[in-house]
Amino acid sequence: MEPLVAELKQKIEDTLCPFGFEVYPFQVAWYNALLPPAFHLPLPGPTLAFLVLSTPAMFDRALKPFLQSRHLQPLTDPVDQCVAYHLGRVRESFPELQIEVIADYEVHPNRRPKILAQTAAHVAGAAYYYQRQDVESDPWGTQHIAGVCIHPRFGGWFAIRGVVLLRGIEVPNLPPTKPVDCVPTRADRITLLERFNFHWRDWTYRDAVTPQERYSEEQKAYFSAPPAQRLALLGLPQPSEEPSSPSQELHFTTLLPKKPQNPRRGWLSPTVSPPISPGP
Ligand code: B12
Repeated sequence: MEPLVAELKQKIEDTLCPFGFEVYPFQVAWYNALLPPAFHLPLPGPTLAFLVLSTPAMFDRALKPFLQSRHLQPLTDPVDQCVAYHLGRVRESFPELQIEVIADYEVHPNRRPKILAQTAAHVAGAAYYYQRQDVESDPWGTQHIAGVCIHPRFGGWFAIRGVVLLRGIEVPNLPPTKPVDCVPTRADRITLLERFNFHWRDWTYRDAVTPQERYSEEQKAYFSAPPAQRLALLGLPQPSEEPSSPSQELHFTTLLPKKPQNPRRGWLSPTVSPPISPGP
């Protein structure tokens, strides 16, 4: 890895890894090359970017301390607030650079996601993105089948949180890293995609590989609960409806506009409105 990339990666890791995140470098060009122009990141191809994902440890190391010590904003998912806070710390640690962050939940006014998190995870070598096109003669006819990323060490027990873009830092010689193909057979890919699409609430798709660590029972209960009951599960009060004080230390990044209440609803499947847990 180029010394500059290694140095920047180390600094971002020092900021995020103690809190249960992982980071993987990639070039914007690798991401844009796989997508139609509407999804392109509007930066020069050799621009350095980092994919950020959360591991099972994020719940104890970042979310719980965040919930206990911060004033939560009402109507915004606490996990999203926690991730925005930590991604904001990355920006603050590089005051000399033009760092932009796009979180997984951000959408354009037409509700198209600003970042296709799974494609980014694949090109960064973080987690293989299995799609129906990876299954020869697939059995699903006209059904819509969403793809899923599998991490070599955490299986499906992780979430993709966003990308950090380093405008002005160009790394044309960064060597691409292939993601580990940890579900190589057709039969296992079919099982994986069916579990993700039709049975995702039973968590089984996440065990597509034997993971090094899963979500704890407490974490699973938190994400399975309706949002209004989640804080109570951890013994915490609901956020106050009072306007937050200006000194509040919740830093959303410059590219992060106010989050709509349910950005996932309405994109691709306007009729689908399950009580999706944001980002477990
Ligand atoms: C909208 C959305 C939904 C919608 C629609 C899902 C869908 N994909 O159709 C709904 C509400 C149904 C949903 C449900 C769930 N979701 Co969801 N969802 C998203 C969201 C916000 C955007 C996905 C999207 O719209 N993609 C747009 C389509 C067009 O992209 P695409 O299918 O990948 O197509 C592109 C690629 O094929 C690419 N491409 C073309 N050729 C090639 C070749 C290669 C090699 C590659 C890499 C790419 C590539 O080009 C296409 C675009 O032109 C993402 C977060 C994000 N910002 O990405 C989470 C996300 C996909 N969801 C996630 C999860 C976990 C879920 C749920 C399990 C609920 C939950 N949160 O626990 C359920 C699963 C059930 C299901 N059926 O999907 C995770 C998946 C993690 C993983 N391991 O992959 C994500 C990444 C969120 C996260 N923070 O981690 N979701």
